[in-house]
Amino acid sequence: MGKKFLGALLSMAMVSMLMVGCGGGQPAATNTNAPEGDTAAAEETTSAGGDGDLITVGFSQVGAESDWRVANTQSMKESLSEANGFELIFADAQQKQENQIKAVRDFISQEVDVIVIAPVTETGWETVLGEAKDAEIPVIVVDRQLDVSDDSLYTCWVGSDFYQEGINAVDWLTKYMDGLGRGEEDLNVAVLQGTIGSSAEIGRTKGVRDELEKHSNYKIVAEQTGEFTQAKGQEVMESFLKSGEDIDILIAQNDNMAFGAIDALKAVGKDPGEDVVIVSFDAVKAAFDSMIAGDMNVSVECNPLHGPRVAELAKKIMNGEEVEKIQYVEEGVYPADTAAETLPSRAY
Ligand code: GYE
Repeated sequence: MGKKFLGALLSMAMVSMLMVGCGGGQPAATNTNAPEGDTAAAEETTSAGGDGDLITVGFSQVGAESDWRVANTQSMKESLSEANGFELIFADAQQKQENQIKAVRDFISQEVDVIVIAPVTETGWETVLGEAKDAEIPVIVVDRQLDVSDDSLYTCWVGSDFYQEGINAVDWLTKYMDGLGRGEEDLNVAVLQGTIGSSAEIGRTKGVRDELEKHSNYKIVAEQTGEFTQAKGQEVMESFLKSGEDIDILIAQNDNMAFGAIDALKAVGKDPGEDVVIVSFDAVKAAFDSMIAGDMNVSVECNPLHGPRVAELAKKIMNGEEVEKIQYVEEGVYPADTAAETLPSRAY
């Protein structure tokens, strides 16, 4: 089968990267002092703090909107445990920045040692971060980035290069369509975006657009947010289908929205993975099941296992050590033909 043959070629398409930089908000070119990529190994290093006192961490999490987020929360809770020398105050913002701002103010009044924020959106942080700075509480930003004019408002950030993920997705897609012999066809693309204004959405949208622009036969015919949830992904895909637009390719900015869209396609008698090529992000375990079932064609990895890195950063900061300002994590691209082989080794 063409698909299988192509799969063999594309198993070469594993893209991995590890970049570590300093300052600024953009991907940095330098690669010094890379953080431990092996999360299990990093976990080992998070032993209890020197004088036996626990480090109090207030963590404002986005919510529980996706499998990725659930895995991220679990990783953070496991690493910021008492056994590892932490007392964790966890606050779920239910995807609302106003809840995060309130949580950060609570952390400040509780005089925590370190504040950790996984921001819902990039903007609107100046005031509350200024309050944390005045209180001399270091802030670690995790996952999505912040867009602030003054970088000194937070100590460091660790997460993914979402723009690169968008590029990687389209790079895989165009090679895949070439392999199907459809690379020169006029191809209609629908995009399910994540939460508008989140860096995961901003980066993936721009990466996908920039890379698609290099191929004039690919046209984005529909683009709307599905808020990173399965239910909204399904609802928006239903509306795309109702509009009567012929869709060849769906790019869903996370797996959960792709799952919803796959259900919507099946409900109208379409065969996802064949009639509509499904490109997704995150590479959670359920995406591998979907790929094995032949519904999803590829998932671009976004690693949620930030707990060990954040624990290590918090300890270094508390010890007065310098830390890298910006740290990107290592990620791959997982096409359907490698899914069965890869699934047993997936950690989330
Ligand atoms: O892709 C999505 C989650 O910010 C990287 O948020 C994260 C994204 C992830 O809801 O599943």
